[in-house]
Amino acid sequence: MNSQAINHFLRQKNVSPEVRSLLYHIARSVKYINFSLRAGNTGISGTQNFSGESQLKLDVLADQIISHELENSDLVSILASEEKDMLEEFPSSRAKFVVAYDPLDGSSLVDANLAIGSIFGIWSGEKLEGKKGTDMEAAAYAVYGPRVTLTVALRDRGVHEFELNDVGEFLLTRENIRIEKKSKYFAPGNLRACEVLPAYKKLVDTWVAEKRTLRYSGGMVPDLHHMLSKGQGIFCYPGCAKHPDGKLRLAFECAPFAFLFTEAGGLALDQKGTNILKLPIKEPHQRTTIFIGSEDEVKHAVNFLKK
Ligand code: AHM
Ligand code: MG
Repeated sequence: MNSQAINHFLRQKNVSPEVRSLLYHIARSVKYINFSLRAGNTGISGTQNFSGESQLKLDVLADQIISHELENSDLVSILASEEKDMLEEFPSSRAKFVVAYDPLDGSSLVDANLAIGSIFGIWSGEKLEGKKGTDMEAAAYAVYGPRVTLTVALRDRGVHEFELNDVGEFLLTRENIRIEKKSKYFAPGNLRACEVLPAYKKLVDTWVAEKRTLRYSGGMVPDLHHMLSKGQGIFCYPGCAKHPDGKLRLAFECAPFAFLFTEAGGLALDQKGTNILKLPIKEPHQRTTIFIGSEDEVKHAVNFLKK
């Protein structure tokens, strides 16, 4: 196995020094968040985030770690966090990038000791509003599981996975990850939507009847990482009565993953069939439905729900 360190690998891929530096600071945040998780600080903070969800101490801490690291990079003009209602602005930064991040996705799984993650999207510019996934320079996510991995998608330079070793380095474990057009795995999020969307129930029933394999943990990051690891899969999060646009956020979750999967040869559509990469961000906490993964499965699922 090639065991190149992340910085060396990115230099060889001719990634710009600014994007390299941002990814270096992201990798450092992931290390610190991992240390905090292992310290077992899993209690409730007593505060709520913008969406009214109660925050864990770890949600708050992970947000602070990332915000602090990215401010110190001196490369970010706007930071948008799923845990904050307001954008953070750094007008004096020497280069202008916008980073949107979900510091600890799936934090309701922390007490059950299931895998969770952090998600990052990187754009050049000084405004988040109007940006689309298609304009991204890079996207990344970390999985905090039995092992800690950081997967990075670089515009036109592929998707690559790195693993944290015992001395705190991220070493290359998978280069040029690809996702096939067809899949035997399915991850059907928000089954509550079956109530208003009987076609969703029929779709899931079809997958069961076809003896496909269910892989769903309730954490978007490990669920999507499973698909990239196996090179196939489909994850769905349609709208329901409570959340007609689904629950997942465009800027913090869906656009970064749409960029990652598209770079790997996959596809991400919303329930209407619009490519997630083409949806403009109108406000940071905007939600979108999502069908993401193997291209043929994603197209089939969205067309099936239109019937
Ligand atoms: P969070 O950002 O508040 O942690 O919520 C996102 C998570 C995803 O990881 C997961 O796919 C989804 O919520 C599951 O939601 P639910 O079980 O409420 O349908
Ligand atoms: Mg989240």
